[in-house]
Amino acid sequence: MAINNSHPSVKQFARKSQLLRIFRKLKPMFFFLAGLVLFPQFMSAQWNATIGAQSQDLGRQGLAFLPNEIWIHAGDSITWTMVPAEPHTVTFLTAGQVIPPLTEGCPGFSSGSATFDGTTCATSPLLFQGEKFSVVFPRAGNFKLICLIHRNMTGTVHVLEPSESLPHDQAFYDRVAQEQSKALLADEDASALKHQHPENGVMVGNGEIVATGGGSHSVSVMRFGDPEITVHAGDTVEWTNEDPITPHTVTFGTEPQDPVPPSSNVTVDADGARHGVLNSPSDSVHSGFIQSAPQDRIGLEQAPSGITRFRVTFKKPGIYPYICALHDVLGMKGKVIVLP
Ligand SMILES: [Cu+2]
Repeated sequence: MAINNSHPSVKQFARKSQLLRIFRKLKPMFFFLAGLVLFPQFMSAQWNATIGAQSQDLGRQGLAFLPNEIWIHAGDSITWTMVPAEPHTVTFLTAGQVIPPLTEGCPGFSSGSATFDGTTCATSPLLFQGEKFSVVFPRAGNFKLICLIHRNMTGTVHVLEPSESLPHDQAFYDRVAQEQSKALLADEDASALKHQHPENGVMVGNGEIVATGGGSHSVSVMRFGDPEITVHAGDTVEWTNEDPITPHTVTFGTEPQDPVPPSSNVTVDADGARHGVLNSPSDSVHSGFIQSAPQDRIGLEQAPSGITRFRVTFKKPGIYPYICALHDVLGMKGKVIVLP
């Protein structure tokens, strides 16, 4: 007898066996999902955080991991996304490790992503605006996060066992990041901005360190206080860096390959300030890094006083443009107009 496909019981049977086949195919997926509902600790989550904040004119930079404290489970990962034009690194060193110079990495660099369990250091290379870096944390522990180029830019990642409950969700961290970013950019240190500078004195940026439960971050104003100053031939202008962390330079003419040391035509005054002389607007002179001393710690040798001042004597009239070799891309530029 030929099978009559239009017979209702045959149709039902065909449909049933089709459903059975689909169920068999999906069975592993079904048990996996049921497992996740019953044992959520086996699901590794992916968290998001940001790096840095900046004003629209780029002049005010929040040097910060936002948020700078996150609680996650072992096996979870965090992806940091770069917001500002000022570069940063995402760096996890081992306990007590000496902070290496950026050129060496920690040593070496991971590109794109890394795994960190506290036993071997992990660092991104310099990250630029829009770039991302992810770190997987396979083991429980409390880990400090730093940036290799900005002092006091730290955070903490608390990695808990999967059986522990987490205090916050992603929405909480998004809110904290937004609030901290706003607070950093709104913060005005009125006294530093308004206090009297000596005649022919120019402030070379200022800033503040802000501490939180998870670490510290800072805001730096990457601007010359008076970007245009008028003096007379023979006068000396004095630049002072009033930022607690960020180094700056005062650079006339050709930018040197290495911005750290002063150019060879710079001398040191009796009070420790660096001093250059310019005879014409086409001459070059470079302050090198002028920067406050790092914060001292009991039990370690004291750091030498910072070299925060640079003076230039202008011999001839003319217009002398200058830049901060580190932050000219953020708009940190100035001009000295020398009248006869
Ligand atoms: Cu600068």
